[in-house]
Amino acid sequence: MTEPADTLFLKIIRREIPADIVYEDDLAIAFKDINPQAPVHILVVPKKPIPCLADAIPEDHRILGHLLMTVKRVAEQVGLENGYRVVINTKTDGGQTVDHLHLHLLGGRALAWPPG
Ligand code: D5M
Repeated sequence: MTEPADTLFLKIIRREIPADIVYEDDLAIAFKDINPQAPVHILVVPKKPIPCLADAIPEDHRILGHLLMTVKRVAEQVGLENGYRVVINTKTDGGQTVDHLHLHLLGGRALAWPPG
């Protein structure tokens, strides 16, 4: 398992760098992606620095469930009633660039399938 680094997203959680935060609770934070790929592109991030989904352990099941419920909540909050996509890029082949688990919430237009 990769050791959790002091990631960009931990700096956002600690308010050391700015972000457009749309939701926060004890376990998770959600903020707008700096490089949006859709009219709505929000990242939902656990406060625990799990490097990627492949590093999650059984004890993280509550956090993982909470992240999905947070996506649902934020999607409702921002009015994505026509639907949306949730993406978890994982490691190199998955296209992950920030080594802190995050769920992409994408919506606001019809999204193509399959992704590239
Ligand atoms: O996605 C990592 C995502 O993180 C990518 O879509 C850009 C986004 N990002 C990078 N830096 C920031 C800051 N400072 N604020 C908001 N969003 C940011 P991945 O799945 O790892 O490729």
